[in-house]
Order: sequence, then C-alpha cells, then structure tokens
Amino acid sequence: MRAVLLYATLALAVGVVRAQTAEITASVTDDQGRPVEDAVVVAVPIDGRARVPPRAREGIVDQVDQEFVPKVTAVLVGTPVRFPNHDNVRHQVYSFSPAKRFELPLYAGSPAEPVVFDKPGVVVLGCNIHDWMIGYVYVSESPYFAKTGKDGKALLADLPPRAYTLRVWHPQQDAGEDTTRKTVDAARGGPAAVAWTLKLKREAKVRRAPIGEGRTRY
Ligand SMILES: [Cu+2]
Repeated sequence: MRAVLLYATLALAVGVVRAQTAEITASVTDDQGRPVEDAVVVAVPIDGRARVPPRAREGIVDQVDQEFVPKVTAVLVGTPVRFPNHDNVRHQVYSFSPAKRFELPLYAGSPAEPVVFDKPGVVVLGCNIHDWMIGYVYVSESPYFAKTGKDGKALLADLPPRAYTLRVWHPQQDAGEDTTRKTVDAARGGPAAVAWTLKLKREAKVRRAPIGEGRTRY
C-alpha cells in the first residue's frame, strides 16, 4: 500500500514537473522546401527572465581532415571552447569577428587553454594555413538555443513556460537574423512549434589544396 502511495506521489510529481516545462520544435526550410541543416534557433523569454546555468559547459570545435567539425557550433555567452587538432598537420585558428578576435599559435594536438566566447554574436573561424577551412561559433545571449539537424528541425526542450521571441541564424542566410523574429507563447507549457523559410545565398567555397600539400608545407 505504501509503495502504491509512493508511486502515485511520484507520478503526480512527474506530472507537475512536466507541466512546468515547455518545448518548442523549430523547422527550417529553404525557399525550395528543402530542410536546412546547421541553423541556430534562439529563444529569448519576452519577460527577460532566463535561467542561466552557473557554469557554462565547455564547447569543442575539432579539426578533422582539414575542416572545422562541426562547421557551426552554438554556445552560451561565456562558454570556453577548445580547438583540438586531430590532423597530422598543424593549424593556426583565428577570427577577426568583433564578437571575438583571437589567434591560436600554430599548433598540433590540443592547445592548453580554451578560448572563452564572452560576447554574443557570430564568430567566423578561419585557419591561416588552410584557406578553405571555415567555421562558425554562434554565441547566444540566451541559454535557450538549438541547432537544426539534417531534417531541418531543432528542439528547444525543458524551457520554462513563458512567451518567447525566437530567431534563426544560418551562415548562408540572405536576410539579417533580426528579420526572422517570431513570437511563440509557450506560457502554458507543453509542446509548441515554429517554422521558417530561409533564402540562402550560395556557399562561397575556397578550393582545397591538393591532398598532401598542407602536409609537405607544415
Ligand atoms: Cu589549418
């Protein structure tokens, strides 16, 4: 009997917790209706109240086969990000973006110190040795964000039930991020959905050097 009561109490507690959170599913497609991967969706509570975690978890931007992996990384402002190099050539990672100017000295393996992304905005990553290497760190001022997968969908889960302003960013986006704002009322908790159609610019690609060239030079 006691066990039954315990289960009933637990079930009730879980129910209450569930009702106290909201989740928003975002879908992003291009103007041809194709799903858009690597779009960052950010939700900002309209009342300005966000539960910011006391310590941001470290982010990782890897270098594999002379590319940044992942190509787009979204982090909360204040997050330290490591740039481990898994190639057998050295890289020299830098950014000139106003949100974070930095340059890691030419290195192999893992640099000792992470880079702390302390200002919101988009940080474009490059490598001084391999011109085709391009990556992005999206630094969010809100702790509620997610990146779309291959299906063009992103799930913002465990949100406090509130009304949110949502926006989306993608590296090839034709219009400014600010023009994508939408309001979603998730104040009652439970699931909600939002969708965008983005016009994308063609990806500017720098030709890769023939295989082995980077290796012989460095
Ligand atoms: Cu490189």
